Amino acid sequence: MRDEGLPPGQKAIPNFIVYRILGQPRIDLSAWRLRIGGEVNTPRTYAYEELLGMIDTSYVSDFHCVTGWSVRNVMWEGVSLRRLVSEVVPLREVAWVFVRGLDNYTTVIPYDEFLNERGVLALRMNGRPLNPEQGFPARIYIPNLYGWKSAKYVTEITFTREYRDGYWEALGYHERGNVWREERFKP
Ligand SMILES: Nc1nc2c(c(=O)[nH]1)N[C@H]1C(S)=C(S)[C@@H](COP(=O)(O)O)O[C@H]1N2
Ligand SMILES: [Mo]
Repeated sequence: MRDEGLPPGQKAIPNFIVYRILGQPRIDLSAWRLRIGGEVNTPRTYAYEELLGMIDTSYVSDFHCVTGWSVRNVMWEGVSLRRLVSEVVPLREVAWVFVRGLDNYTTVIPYDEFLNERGVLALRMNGRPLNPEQGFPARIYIPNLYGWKSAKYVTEITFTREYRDGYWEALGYHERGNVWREERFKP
């Protein structure tokens, strides 16, 4: 049987399987900052409280791990990635976005996917602040990309011309990671 409406090769399960390949970082909220920079006009640094005041996005969408499980109908709330982009103004040559978590987990996102109108710096999931296991204080979520691009505990977003691998990309996972095109592994 096919799972109606899911990307090819995915099966729905009721709950997230939590992955913390580099462990659970200890978050000191008063010291935590999100730094957005790289090849941009105006690098910016945000504290958690500022981001809370910028929440502009709320919708329900499915989450897809490249290992084949999906969780349907997750509510995401946060700051739209387009808004963050408009504040820093990346240079016109930018093609990739490199993301790092406080745990030093990294991933790379195609700039065109980052600009998806539903891309969000998620601060809340299913009506509550992110829990510590699932990325508090902030994680990336882009509906068309596999879950490994959904970096948790995000602390750095860097716009670049040049591609470089993040954690899973270095192990053979795809540069782009679009779920509808089944971009699971590097060609
Ligand atoms: N910091 C960090 N972010 C991460 C991961 C991780 O190990 N560390 N795993 C990724 C993978 S492979 C998936 S499928 C999702 C899983 O999200 P969850 O832990 O909320 O279920 O987180 C992604 N973001
Ligand atoms: Mo995953």
